[in-house]
Order: sequence, then structure tokens, then C-alpha cells
Amino acid sequence: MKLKDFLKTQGIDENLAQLIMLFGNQATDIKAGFLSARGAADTRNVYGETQMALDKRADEILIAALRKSKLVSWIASEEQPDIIEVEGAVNPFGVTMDPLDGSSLIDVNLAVGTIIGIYPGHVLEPGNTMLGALYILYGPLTTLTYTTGKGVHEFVMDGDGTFMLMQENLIIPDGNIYAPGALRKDYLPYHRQFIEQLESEGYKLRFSGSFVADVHQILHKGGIFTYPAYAGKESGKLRLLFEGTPMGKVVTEAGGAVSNGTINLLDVKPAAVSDRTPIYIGGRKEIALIESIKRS
Ligand code: AFP
Repeated sequence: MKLKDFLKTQGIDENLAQLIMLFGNQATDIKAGFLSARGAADTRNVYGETQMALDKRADEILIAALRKSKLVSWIASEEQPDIIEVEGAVNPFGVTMDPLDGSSLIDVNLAVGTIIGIYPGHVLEPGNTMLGALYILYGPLTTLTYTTGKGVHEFVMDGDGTFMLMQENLIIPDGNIYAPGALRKDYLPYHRQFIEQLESEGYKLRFSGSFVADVHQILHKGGIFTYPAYAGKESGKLRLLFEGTPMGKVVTEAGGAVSNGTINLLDVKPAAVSDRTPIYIGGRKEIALIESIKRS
């Protein structure tokens, strides 16, 4: 079944369905850049990181499509210094986007992706207020995984650029994969204890450098991704709004959980779009373990 037809069966708001389609419809254009827009751009983003040409291209494609559609009032992009307000928007939605997560892997042809969070209004709200979230993964296959709070559903792009249903009502299984970000020498004591416990239980390491791809793997195989607070970066590295909450929403709706090590990440109210956070995302069992170790 096509994404468009599937969305009709879900009884969700028409504007929300159109918005999900809009993101899916940009995937072919973004993918075309993998051949034509490789390498670094000569600019840096708000975090001081070198932007890849494809980061900028994906950002421009998505912002242009959103502005044209007038489907959202607010756009917060990891590649933009400020929240963009859309003139004449037809509804009050806000979106957060990481146009191309894992962009340091473009040059080596590993999976990267687009991460989107959808809010009923302004985006500086806790993740648990989100209307939905989705990500598009550009791997050997291009897939789109979304939730609007009615299950997590996955689609695959066919040869014509149409997303076709691949798996309905995804549920994260029990698993034994761990994807640990940061350097071991910088681990804080509670995090070291957590990782050592996973290792003693035989968890296998899988970490690519692309959060969206690593979490996708955890969603399908179970286990945990973590990019913790660490010595020198006690606020963590990953972005709350662009990475943590949207992927957290997807994994939570699939029966998993997301935490900053202390509380559910979806309960955290951002102070600024640039907020960073420690993150633990994956199975409920593993999230309960880190929270209990950190409390003790
Ligand atoms: P980019 O989109 O700038 O490549 O950032 C990737 C990322 O935010 C996340 O996708 C990875 O899990 C993490 O950084 C990898 O960080 P390290 O390079 O420090 O392992």
C-alpha cells in the first residue's frame, strides 16, 4: 500500500497527513545530492561544525517545500541559527528538523537520514506534546518510518520514488546490541558501570556515527543507543530537539523508551533550540537499568 493511501486509513488530521507526505516527497531530491553535492561546504552551522554541501542542500530543499506548502507556522532546523516563522501558514504546526543526520558518513557511503519532529504549535515544548515524528533513512534502501501516536509504521521507496508499506505497527524486540557514543576514558562513573554491566551480559557493540541509522537498528533488533554526559561535556553532545525527542517519540511509540539518564526525555522542556542532552534510547529494560544505576 502507498504511504498516501495508508495515511488515509489512519484517521489522522488531513494537514498532518499532508505534512508527512511532504517530507517523503523531498527524499528523491535530497538523495540526488549524494552524487552531485558531495564534500564540505565552506560554512559552519550554529554549533560551529563544518557543514557538508549536502547538509545545506537538504536544509534548503525542506525549507523551500515547507514555505511553499504553508503547512507549518514554525521551522526549527539544526542548520539554521533561528526559528523560521512562515508567513500565511494555514495551521499552527511547528516542525524541528535535522536535514541530514550523520553527515560525516556521506563521503564513505554509510547510512544517513533526515529526522523530523511535528508539534501542534511552537517547538519549544516538551517532546510529549508532539503530534508525530518521522525519519527517512538513506541506506541501501530508502525508508520512511513515522508515528502519529497510532503505532510506528515503515515504508520503503520504490523505483518511482513512491513510499510503499513495508512494516506496520513496529514493536522494538528484546535485543543485545549497544551503541555507545563518547570515549571510554571520559565516561562518568555511573555510565561506566552501566556499560560494564551491558558488556558482562554479552551485549554486542554497533556504532556507526549516524544516530538515525544506529537507532533504526536498535528499533529493529532491540538494545540501546547512548550518547551520555561525559567529562568535558556534562550536557551531552546530541541535540534535544533535532535528534533526541523525535527519535525518542518513534521508539517510545514502538514500546521502547528514551531518557537523559534521570527522566523521560520527552518530559524535558527545552530552553533553546540549540539545547544538547545526554541520551539513552532503546528498550525499556535498558532504560530502567541506567536510571536505577544513576539514582543509586
Ligand atoms: P553529524 O550529523 O554532524 O554527522 O552528527 C552526527 C551525530 O550528531 C550523531 O548522528 C552521531 O551519533 C554522533 O554525532 C556521532 O558523534 P561522534 O563522531 O562523536 O561519535
